[in-house]
Amino acid sequence: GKEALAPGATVLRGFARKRDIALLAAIEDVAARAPFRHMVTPGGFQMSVAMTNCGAAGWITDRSGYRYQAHDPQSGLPWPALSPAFLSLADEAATAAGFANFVPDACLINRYEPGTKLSLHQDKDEADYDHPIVSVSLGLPATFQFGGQKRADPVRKVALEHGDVVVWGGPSRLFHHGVLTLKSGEHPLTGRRRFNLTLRKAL
Ligand code: MD5
Ligand code: FE
Repeated sequence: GKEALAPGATVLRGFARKRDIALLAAIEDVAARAPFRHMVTPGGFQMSVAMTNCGAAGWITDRSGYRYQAHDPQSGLPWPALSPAFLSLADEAATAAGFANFVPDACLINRYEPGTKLSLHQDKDEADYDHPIVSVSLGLPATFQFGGQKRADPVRKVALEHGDVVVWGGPSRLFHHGVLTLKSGEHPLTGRRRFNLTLRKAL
């Protein structure tokens, strides 16, 4: 099923489901070389969501700010290469949503556990907002929140489940969004965790 969420935003229900095992194995490969960690915001708060990256550029935050960086600050090594499984999924999902030839160079991997959340924010650290963002949900379900261009715009909620893919392009590319506190639960493939892949063209 394909649903329009907002102008430029499309949910592809279950789009990644048949590749779930391969995607989770690729996440494990990345985490073996670039472990999940709780980064610190410029304001000095540790994020509840654990993160790692693969691709030419990885998203990081520390006391100096938010940015993309070619090296993992924890090891000094380049981030692991973007998995071909992530690249083909991103291109197929973007194409299905009407964005041809999407070639991401950054994949942020978010790991949520019950009690963790991602506060309302915009994704503004990329060079060119004309490229869409593809997000892939795996494991425990979450309630996703998205508003509008302005922080004060009304917010809508959408349930995202294992295998759901959302393509955020056009006007929705810059909408405020967040993830509500994850409820406890157990997923047969991920246990007490939700993973989200955020595929972006950052550079
Ligand atoms: C997540 N991650 O579920 C989300 C998926 C992040 C983040 O928000 O920054 O790591 S990406 C959701 C997204 C991206 C761009 C625009 C919009 C949503 N939107 O217009 O709502 O871990
Ligand atoms: Fe975001």
